[in-house]
Amino acid sequence: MTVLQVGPLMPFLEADLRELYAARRLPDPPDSFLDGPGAQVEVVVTSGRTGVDAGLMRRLPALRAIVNFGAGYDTTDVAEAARRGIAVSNTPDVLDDCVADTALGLIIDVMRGLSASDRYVRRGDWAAGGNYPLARKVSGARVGILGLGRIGLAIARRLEGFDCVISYHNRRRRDVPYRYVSTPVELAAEADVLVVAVSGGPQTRHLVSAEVIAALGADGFLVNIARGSVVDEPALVAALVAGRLGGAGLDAFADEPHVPADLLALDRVVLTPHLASGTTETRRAMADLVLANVAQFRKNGTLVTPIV
Ligand code: 8YV
Repeated sequence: MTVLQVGPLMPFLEADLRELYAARRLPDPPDSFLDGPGAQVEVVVTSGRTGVDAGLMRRLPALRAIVNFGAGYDTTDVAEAARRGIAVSNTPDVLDDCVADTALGLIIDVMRGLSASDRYVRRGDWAAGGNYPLARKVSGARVGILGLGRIGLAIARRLEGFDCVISYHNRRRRDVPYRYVSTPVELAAEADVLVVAVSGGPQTRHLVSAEVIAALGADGFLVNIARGSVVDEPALVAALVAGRLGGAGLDAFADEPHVPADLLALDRVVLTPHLASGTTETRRAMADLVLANVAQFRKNGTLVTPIV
């Protein structure tokens, strides 16, 4: 079975794919490969960073499966894949803990000012200027979770330990002990912190609109561990710069790895480089699930974790 790697992957996954399947990486420029050995490619392994668009699918006529490293697959044209009968898998479940841990870390950091106060100490401002300004209390805070899928639920479970008042908005109501709120604006209006945990893609583009950001207000915080596309980033930046939003903890951006320059100078913003699933344990588990999908596809033409 011919396996092609599209875009960068974890070095240990690249090595395993090479060893097990003699997988090659799509070269840049790709044309001589696509016009030659590309015709044999049956399985592509890619990640949420690169994905497979309709143009690439057209040029891989034997392609039957796209195996995605990552829970999110918004960079792959899944509608086109379905039309062509190409199966797609992702890596759900195994990263929920780490992504939820990161969400909690960002909530605590942005509300309590941990990263900003670390800079305060390093600059020598503590000795020179006295105590750090007061922050906001996390325990007992009202948290709105936008998207109560597996990751949203893992975040909620952790917040229970902080006695937070949890509400959520989701495509469908769930049988959970948290309050369902029917629109993102209402959710934001009654939350101290809004946590974005929906999938990316056209359906959720700019779900966190200027109106939602305004509803959070100058005392509210936004945490995004999902996709940059979900947030109207120019509106977010404008609100943060003008002090119309209390703060933000951001692990996802509209044009990664580029971060809006206006955010760099703001102490009430915590910026992390899309690291939510980035631990040795979780990235290994994601890689193992990718390998299990490829192995099962070779055996019987089905995937372990097909997208629904
Ligand atoms: C990335 C993620 O996939 O799972 C996701 O959806 O965003 C991350 O785990 C990972 O960084 C590889 O692109």
